[in-house]
Amino acid sequence: MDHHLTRISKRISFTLRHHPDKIGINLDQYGRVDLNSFIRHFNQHYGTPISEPLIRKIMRQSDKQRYAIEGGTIRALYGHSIPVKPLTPPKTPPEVLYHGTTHAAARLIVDEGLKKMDRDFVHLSANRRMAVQVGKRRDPKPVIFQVEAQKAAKDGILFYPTESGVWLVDAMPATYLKII
Ligand code: HQG
Repeated sequence: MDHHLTRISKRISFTLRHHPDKIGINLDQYGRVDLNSFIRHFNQHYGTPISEPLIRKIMRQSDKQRYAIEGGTIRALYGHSIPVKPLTPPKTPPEVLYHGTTHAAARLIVDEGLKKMDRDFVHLSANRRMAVQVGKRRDPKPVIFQVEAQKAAKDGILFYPTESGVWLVDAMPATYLKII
């Protein structure tokens, strides 16, 4: 995806995950906002105008699905810091999931488990390749944790799927984690 579209995509994510107030919109409890209203406010705030076809082009060209357009609304699929409820109910996860992180964080995670830090949920990856990509944002040689997801689910931890290969959980105790 070219630099221009990447910049717009980051602004859309920033708005829908963290700061809808910055462009003067409110999200509903699931993080949704009317698509036309979103586009209107976004364009009033930022110089570069966007449109529904442009958003759909970004969605087609992205390495990851970051937002969804449904029934005339748009929402971020994951990554929120403002409180939102998952739109999809919890589901039994695959046998294992993954989490990529820095060496510094990993030293704490082996004792404390995964915490949501500044976001609403802990983010887990469906496969190792995705976890490596996530971890590489902050560490050139990230540490990869394998998560015993089904065991955790049997013990009562709720796993929320997204359409992005990202699974959301409230927290993940260290007992279900191992470095691979
Ligand atoms: C770490 C991006 C210390 C955790 C990505 C991570 C993802 C702890 C950092 C999505 C900890 C939080 C989310 C503990 C967890 N002590 N550090 N107990 N527990 N951490 O950005 O999972 O490209 O909030 O390991 O690709 O890195 O923007 O979470 O390093 O899918 O669409 O605290 O955001 O997606 O960092 O990334 P983040 P994340 P986009």
